[in-house]
Amino acid sequence: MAKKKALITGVTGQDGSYLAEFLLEKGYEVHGVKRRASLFNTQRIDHIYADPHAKSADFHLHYGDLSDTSNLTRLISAIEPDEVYNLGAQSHVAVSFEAPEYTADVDGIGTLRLLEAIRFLGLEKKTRFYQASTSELYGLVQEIPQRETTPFHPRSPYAVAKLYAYWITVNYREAYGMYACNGILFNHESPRRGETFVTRKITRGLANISQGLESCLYMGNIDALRDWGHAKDYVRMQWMMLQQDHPEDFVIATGVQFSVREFILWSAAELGITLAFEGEGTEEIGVVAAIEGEIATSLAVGDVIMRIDQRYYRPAEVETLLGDPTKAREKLGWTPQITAQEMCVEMVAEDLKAARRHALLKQHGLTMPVSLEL
Ligand code: NDP
Ligand code: GDR
Repeated sequence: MAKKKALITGVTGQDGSYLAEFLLEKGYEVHGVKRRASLFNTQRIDHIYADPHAKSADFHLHYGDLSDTSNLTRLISAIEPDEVYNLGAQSHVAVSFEAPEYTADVDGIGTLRLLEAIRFLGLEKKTRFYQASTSELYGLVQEIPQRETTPFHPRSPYAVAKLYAYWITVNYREAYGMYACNGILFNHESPRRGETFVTRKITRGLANISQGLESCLYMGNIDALRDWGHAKDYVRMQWMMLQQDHPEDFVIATGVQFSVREFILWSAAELGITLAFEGEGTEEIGVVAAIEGEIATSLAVGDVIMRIDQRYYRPAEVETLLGDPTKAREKLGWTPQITAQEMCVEMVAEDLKAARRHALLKQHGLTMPVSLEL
């Protein structure tokens, strides 16, 4: 039997890399869209990349961009995929306030370009389509917890663009009978999470501090509440959604909520640091209250290792998100396997390994850029 073919936009991102691994294990021929960049941007997928000259290779990369209609149409025409996973996006909420038009084009119209290419090429009865929708659609929440029927109130240019993408996906399903569906995914993280999202910023920043590579973590609204899951659990669900008899939209979440503040405390504790929060509002600081075990630096009790920086506040914030994954559990038998705390432990361990490598290089006079503007 011929292998199933999948096309993944955003294959170089966190979810794209896990999904590509997952589909290859399932025996798919996987095609990924990568953007041209002036530096290598395939670190997350290098381990599954195979020499394209080897005839057996099941993983193929193509240059492309969600802003380029002819490129997307040509790719879909050449590949004729059984499944398209649209994971590509300008995915950073804070950045979307800086680049709203670009975000609308890529995240909103980019989705239309893919759907329209499938339809234009006459593949609407063959190609199944997954849209990476988001809990950010709920924004200013109208109901707790949020489920498939909860009304949307987006709070950022990112979320507004994703609202268009959500509805155009529903529209192509209703208008043309396409198998097209939305996964409304709540925040999900992993050691592969981009460095500027809050969990990774915390695990990486504190690991660097523990090795003397940085001295302070600057944060925004640490009272924001999120429902955090692990990306590995969530890509499994993306695939499951395309294997049903009928296309439907699903909320994917853990049903448990924590604050950014709690995530900071877990990460610090994992590194042997007890943190105490002092002060209020923009004056709030995180002070080292105790240190256990061996820390490579001269970090001492009383040191301030976290401060609030107004720069990381958003013009409109999503204060709280909590998902209800009942439909996914009952209809698809999906439950998350990894808790937020377990994920935090894994992320800290990976970032600590990297920080130790950097510290070693530094000791030998070799410098690495560790303190980026996050
Ligand atoms: P990442 O930011 O890690 O990955 C985004 C991917 O999109 C990258 O491969 C990026 O390429 C690519 N991309 C960006 N702009 C374009 C463009 N113009 N054309 C083509 N590709 C582009 O995101 P995640 O993996 O975390 O998320 C995957 C999807 O799921 C995104 O659509 C996101 O909005 C959505 N989502 C994510 C959630 C989460 O918590 N992670 C929750 C809900 C939804 P490059 O590597 O070159 O930058
Ligand atoms: P989010 O994720 O905006 O929910 O979008 P992010 O991790 O960026 O923020 C979560 C919460 O933490 C608060 N916060 C900070 N955030 C960042 N990035 N940096 C900080 O210094 C900081 N301090 C506090 C934020 O204000 C926010 O409340 C993610 C993305 O993956 C989207 O693509 C996806 O759709 C949603 O999750 C679900």
